[in-house]
Amino acid sequence: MKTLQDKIIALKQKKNAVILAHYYQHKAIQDIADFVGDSLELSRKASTTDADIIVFAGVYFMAETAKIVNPTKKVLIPDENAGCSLADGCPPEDFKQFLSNYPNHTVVTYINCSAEVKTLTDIVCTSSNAKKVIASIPEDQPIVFAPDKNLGKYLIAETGREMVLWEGSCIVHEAFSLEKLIDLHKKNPTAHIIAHPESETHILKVANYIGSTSGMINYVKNTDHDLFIVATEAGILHKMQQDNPQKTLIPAPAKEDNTCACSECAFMKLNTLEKLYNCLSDESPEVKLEQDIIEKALLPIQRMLALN
Ligand code: CIZ
Ligand code: SF4
Repeated sequence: MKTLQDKIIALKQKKNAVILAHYYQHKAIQDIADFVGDSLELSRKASTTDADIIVFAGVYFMAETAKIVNPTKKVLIPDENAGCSLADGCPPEDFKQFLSNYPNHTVVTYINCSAEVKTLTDIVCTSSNAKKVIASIPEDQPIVFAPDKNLGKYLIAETGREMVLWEGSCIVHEAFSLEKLIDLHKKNPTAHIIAHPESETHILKVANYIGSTSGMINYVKNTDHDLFIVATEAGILHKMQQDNPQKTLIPAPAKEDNTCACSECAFMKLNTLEKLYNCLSDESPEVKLEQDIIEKALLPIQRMLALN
């Protein structure tokens, strides 16, 4: 009998589709994907693919980004309710109003925002290139940074640039408990703590390494060390463990014990293999954007991609 995996692969070939998956997806989805990456890598892949259909196994703003960078493709998402607390916490109308208080500022937005918010942006960034993006803006030019205040505070400290911040945050990266993390480190005193800059300042202060999703993956691979406590979404451990079967990786503990006593993004986990099969079979849900939104949102993404 054909498994769901077999059926997805057959359908994918028949329809000339490509499956792009984020590191925070369920393992079964990562294993069947043509490419697994972080948001920057996935937007690059989406912009260059020659497939007719992109199945984007990630959250909605990421699938929208794929549509913006390659608008002639049909972009499907297994579950269209896969939101993001950062993107959803920055409604375009409110953001427009907020920006009216800061005329003449350069607007930098983290890629975790809606297509409409991207249309109000001068340059997009991801956590892997945020410092480079900020360095590209003249020293005397004031900056608004949105929507992640934690990443914003980290960037202010790192770059020494004052920035006006929008008060958004990621519910997953804000879920880590400093107390439990310190306890865990006492039990594993040789562990390197590594953290994503969406985490709160007090977590970043105790980290040995702070970096983007791909930055953390590379750090674990390239560091001559074998024990790590990982403060980011727990799905990333799948790839890290595959790359480093001999190393020990412990997910950083969350404040509230949830299903895995660590931090999982419930939005990302809405996508399942079954929904992936159905969306490819029905060619729905499809990400659709108006042409003028695509054109306006593309500019700040292109500015970012041109810098790398
Ligand atoms: O959505 C996120 O939390 C991240 C870190 C995405 C990415 O891949 O940069
Ligand atoms: Fe959004 Fe946080 Fe989930 Fe990333 S982990 S998609 S920032 S809610």
